[in-house]
Amino acid sequence: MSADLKLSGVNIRLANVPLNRPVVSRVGAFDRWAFVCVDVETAGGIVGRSYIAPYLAQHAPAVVLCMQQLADPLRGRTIAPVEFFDEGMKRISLLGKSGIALYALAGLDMAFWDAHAKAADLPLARHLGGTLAPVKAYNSSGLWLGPIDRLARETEDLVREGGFSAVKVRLGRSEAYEDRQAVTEVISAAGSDVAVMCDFNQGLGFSEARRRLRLLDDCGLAWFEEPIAYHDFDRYADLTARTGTPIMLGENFHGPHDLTEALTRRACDMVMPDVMRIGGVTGWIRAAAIADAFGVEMSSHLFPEISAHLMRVTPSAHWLEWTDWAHPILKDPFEVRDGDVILPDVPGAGIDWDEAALERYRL
Ligand code: SMN
Ligand code: MG
Repeated sequence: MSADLKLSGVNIRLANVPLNRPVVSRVGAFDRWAFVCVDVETAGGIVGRSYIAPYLAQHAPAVVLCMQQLADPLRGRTIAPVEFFDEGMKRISLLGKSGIALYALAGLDMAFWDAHAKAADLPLARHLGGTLAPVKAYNSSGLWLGPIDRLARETEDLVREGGFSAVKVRLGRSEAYEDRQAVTEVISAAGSDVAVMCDFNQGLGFSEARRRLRLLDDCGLAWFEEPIAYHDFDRYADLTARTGTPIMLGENFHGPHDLTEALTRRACDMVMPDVMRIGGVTGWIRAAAIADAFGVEMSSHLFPEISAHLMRVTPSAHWLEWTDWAHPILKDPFEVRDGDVILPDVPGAGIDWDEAALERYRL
């Protein structure tokens, strides 16, 4: 590694990008998705890139401020992602090692790893010791809480788009029978070769969750995701013990400790960390080791590009969540073939901006 990897600057830009299929879920309705796009610049000219997405556009400026403050003392130092991460965690402890501060640290961490892999002239997955083999993915870009009579058609479209062998339907409608109807529509349209996941986005109270999961338990769903409030691990343990369908948690783990806590308390059968909330590449690698030690399958949440690299070095890798939300601002969106995400054979994570689009959607 001969390039001069001294951090010389951090350039952060915001973009608010229209979604192909607007999100309508119990976590909110969005017709655009806000991205914080990070370029870390180095003395030798290598630029590390990443993006994070704090859901609400109005929260993005707070993340940016935090990111700038985290990066400032690192200027002039040679990029060392793990060391920078551990120092960053100490520096955010007064703010709290979760939420905005953690997202900011994760965004920097991913960009640092991208620069580090580029300096080694290797794709990120290979730099981390893995290969560029295809990554099994489910199409999560649709099946929101819209009219039930449109779900069958949309399921067929989502499967056809990339030859996917799995899709995810959003649940948590007002009445239990509507969720059952939605699931039946999607499963019969998907056919027997396609797995169907479901996601309640924390939309149910505990007693309703008990009732509804019982009603849906024989449907053959691949998992029940976040039926109740994400932090209620005791009640999750109860649901996990009662249901045959696996309970899935993870997108709301803030750092590997939350994952450890959930698994220690048997709150779920499977995990799906979000690379922003788990602490970037460094947080992910640590979480993956813990999931493996517990013998639990690990999927990903959003951020399909960098997550695809990470799945190649995740011992219990299960399903990558695929969305096309960043495509409008990416120069080279990743390809999906027969339901697998294909990692590009280029140095780093393969994230580069379509500069004109970044300008067009600038926030
Ligand atoms: C989700 C992600 C982003 C917006 C709405 C819902 C969902 C998922 O929880 O797992 O994809
Ligand atoms: Mg979810």
